[in-house]
Amino acid sequence: MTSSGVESKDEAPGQSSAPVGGGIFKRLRQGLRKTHDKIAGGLRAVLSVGRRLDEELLEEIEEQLYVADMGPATVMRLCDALRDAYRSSEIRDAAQVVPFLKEQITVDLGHWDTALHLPASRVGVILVAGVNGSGKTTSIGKLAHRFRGEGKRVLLAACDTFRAAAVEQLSIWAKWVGADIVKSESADPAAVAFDASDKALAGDYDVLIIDTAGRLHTRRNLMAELQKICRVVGKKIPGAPHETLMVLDATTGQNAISQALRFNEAIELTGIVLAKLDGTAKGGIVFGMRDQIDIPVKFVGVGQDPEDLAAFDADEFVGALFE
Ligand SMILES: Nc1nc2c(ncn2[C@@H]2O[C@H](COP(=O)(O)OP(=O)(O)O)[C@@H](O)[C@H]2O)c(=O)[nH]1
Ligand SMILES: [Mg+2]
Repeated sequence: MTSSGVESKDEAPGQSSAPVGGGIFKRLRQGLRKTHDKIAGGLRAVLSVGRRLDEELLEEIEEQLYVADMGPATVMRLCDALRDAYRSSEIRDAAQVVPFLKEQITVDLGHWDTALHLPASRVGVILVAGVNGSGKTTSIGKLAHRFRGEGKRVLLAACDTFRAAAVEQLSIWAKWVGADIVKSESADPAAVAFDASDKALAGDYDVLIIDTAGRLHTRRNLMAELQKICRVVGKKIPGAPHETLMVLDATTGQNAISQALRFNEAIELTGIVLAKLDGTAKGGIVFGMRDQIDIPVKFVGVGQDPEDLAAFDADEFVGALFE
């Protein structure tokens, strides 16, 4: 993006005290440090140099994987594969275990289609949903920043009209990253989505990102509202929303997975943004997601600055966790 789109850092919504330079891979590694220490550190503790692989060690490895938030199905599958490899003498000593696990996990996650599928010729619409406080507005700001960096024109729709502060927060992000915003006093989210679709088409925007509420009076109301927003934008823009991303707070661990299942029943999710990975050692839930919901994680959030969003890449992610 052009530096002219960036507001003074003092007014920025992100408040990270220790900015991390050096590109997204470094940020990713830094953000995943807690999870890395738990998974790689735990394994290192049992895989001491020269130790032979035997049933006893296999059990210790299994225990380490269980505490890494991967979910029981993933752990079982990994350990079965490890046991088979041990019994067929494919691997013999402790030093081969981590490379073996890395390979298994990378292949597994590599099946995900993590690309954003937006139409090339007209405005691409991304609906962003998730429970309150999961990181929706922040992730939208970072996504907008990313698109701006690709030279795209970005419009944001402030459809979380349930909380006044939410509209203000999105406005600050819009200003910060150089995006435009549609907001309204009318307090009807679908009406805001309608206006935003009009403006996106008339104003020749490349991407429209829709922020939504995470909590209403009831969950039913919330789901009905999200469905209405989808219908409204779909009538204006063919195929919209083209991406329906759910933002999950990684610090909530397995709970995030049940949230995704509930949202997916109401609005078909095309991808997940796993936010706040930097604040948790529970990053292992990515592996559980592959087994339990199998909706691709498309982005991970590793901080509160515009740059702190990494496109999910299985090799990079697994590399950052195990190296
Ligand atoms: N450390 C960290 N904080 C985050 C991340 N994403 C969001 N947050 C913080 O989480 C809080 C809630 O985020 P917000 O975007 O307002 O959530 P929303 O209610 O879903 O829109 C804010 O204080 C954000 O700065 C992240 O990737 N890392
Ligand atoms: Mg919000």
